[in-house]
Amino acid sequence: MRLTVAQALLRFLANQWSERDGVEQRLVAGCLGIFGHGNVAGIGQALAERGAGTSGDLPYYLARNEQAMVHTAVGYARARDRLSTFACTSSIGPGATNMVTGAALATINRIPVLLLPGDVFATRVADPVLQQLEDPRFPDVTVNDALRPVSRFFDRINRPEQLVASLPAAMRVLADPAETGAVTLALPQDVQAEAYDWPEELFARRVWHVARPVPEPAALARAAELARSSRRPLIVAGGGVVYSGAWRELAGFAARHGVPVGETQAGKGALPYDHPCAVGAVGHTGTAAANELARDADLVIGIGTRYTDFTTASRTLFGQAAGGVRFLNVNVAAFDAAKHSGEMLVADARAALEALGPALDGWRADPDWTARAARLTREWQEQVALLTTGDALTQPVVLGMLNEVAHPTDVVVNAAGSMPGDLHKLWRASDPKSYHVEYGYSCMGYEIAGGLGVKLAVPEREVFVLVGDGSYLMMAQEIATAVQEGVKLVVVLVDNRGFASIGGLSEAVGAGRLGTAYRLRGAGGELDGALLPVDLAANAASLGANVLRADGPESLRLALAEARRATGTTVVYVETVPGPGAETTAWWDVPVAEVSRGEETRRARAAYERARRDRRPYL
Ligand SMILES: Cc1ncc(C[n+]2csc(CCOP(=O)(O)OP(=O)(O)O)c2C)c(N)n1
Ligand SMILES: [Mg+2]
Repeated sequence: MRLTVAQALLRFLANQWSERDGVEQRLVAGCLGIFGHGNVAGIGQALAERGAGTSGDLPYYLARNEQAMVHTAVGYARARDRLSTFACTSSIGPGATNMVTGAALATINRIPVLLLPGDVFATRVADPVLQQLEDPRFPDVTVNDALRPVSRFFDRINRPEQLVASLPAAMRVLADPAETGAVTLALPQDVQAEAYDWPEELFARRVWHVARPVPEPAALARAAELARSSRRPLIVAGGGVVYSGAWRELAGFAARHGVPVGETQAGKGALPYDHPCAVGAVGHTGTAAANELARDADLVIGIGTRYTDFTTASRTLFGQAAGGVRFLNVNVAAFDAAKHSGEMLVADARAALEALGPALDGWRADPDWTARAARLTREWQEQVALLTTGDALTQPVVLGMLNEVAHPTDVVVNAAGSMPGDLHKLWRASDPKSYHVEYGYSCMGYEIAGGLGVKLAVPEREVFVLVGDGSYLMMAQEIATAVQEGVKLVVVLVDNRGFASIGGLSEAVGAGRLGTAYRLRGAGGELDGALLPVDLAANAASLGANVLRADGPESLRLALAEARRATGTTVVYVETVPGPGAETTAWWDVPVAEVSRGEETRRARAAYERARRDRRPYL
């Protein structure tokens, strides 16, 4: 079959499917793209020729920024439990390097995305082509090589026939939960348009069966023996529980064995907040309840977690009680299962919980431990109720109000700033797919673009995108894409005139909040003048959104309800006031200057050195 490389590539992608638990779906649901000379004649022509409308098998979506389109693909894939994603096509040069941040985010969060950056001429006859990086030492290096370290699979298709080997290899990584992330096929602009006689079999329907690896019997026996020796176990539920769809098994396991369950950012919602064993967020942004238990636990059962520094409080959280702590790690990726010298149970989360049940028949945590967890959580929930209600529009009150207005299956999306911490602690999630906070890369700018992907994946759910003013100013343009697609988002734009999060951190480390408030340059030459006269609500309206401004608790409640009912993308603009927040009960390692002229910094350094003493090697 004679087709160009781009035509063959798209024809192949349209025939790739994933399957898990008997359910099949398209592995690549569509193609997001921005065209330039590096892809318009290749992928662009191929998309146009095959028909790229939403009624076809590979619909095309015009996005506004290449980084954002990777975020959209990630949002989609995460909402689809990594079983389906988008391809992203870019031109060469800046279009391609714009995708580097999105690729890193995808790979760090283990979310599949297929990147198709254009690349310079394979023949090199026209060198240097517009936007080409010329390296006098390595003529084969292009800017796309910047995608290598942030991709789980990278290939450059310099000859058409390479596709035949490369495509299945790329799909395997995309569909493998342990290996997945950004998968990149760099496509030189001349090769994209080149024709070749392809074997018909390349275009046969192929189903990638996504396995649920079961634990090896010997590993299961070791895990059961370790658990049986524990009286004070704590489960740390990560994103792996959600992607595996293991929430019912987790709820049953926890209840049967009396094991409290703390959640990471990606794992939040794995248990409904009112489950008797749920102790909420764990780690630096964790609840007082979960963190007290984490300190005293004699066994941490990590399920589908990478144990980031937020979860371990920079390795100061677990194992503070006499006798120390052991780890039992359930993970599809051996890399994560091996962390903290843990007993490794390399398996799918659901399969592992199903196997552990019978192996632990009759075993229960110390009843006092289970009862203590329930009591601490009740006390914590009282704090949450206090913080999230009131007459002043503090951030916790705004979140509390949204939590009330949102239905249990609505999705809340967020990524960076001070909201992830507040949401982790205060949000009451009662559905496993309702909490979508990107906190692997915590990338400002993910929110709206990622939220668009979530809505494309689960159009039946309302999607609330929470975005700070800093993140909004970094990347708001995908509102226009949502408007273009008639895809409804509710964007709650929380304006506190700058970086509340980094402002607080800056003060804590003695950096005097430098560069964290949005102010004009003042008379003395510092950034301490009047508030910056930007009108973000007007900006949102200019992008085509309906805008509702809320200026008090009652008007916010009405605006949120109206936005939820609306049919088009709606931005609720709210200015927050400083106020009490949830207490921080676990450390986070951000180094403080060892020498300084400032008394504040010297005090901060002394506190830092004290906190550091709690660090455990977990070996
Ligand atoms: C792309 C990117 N740049 C920088 C940072 C570091 N950073 C984390 S939060 C933050 C400020 C976010 O401001 P805003 O969205 O207004 O949220 P707020 O802190 O005010 O809640 C910055 C600069 C980041 N996470 N991502
Ligand atoms: Mg802000």
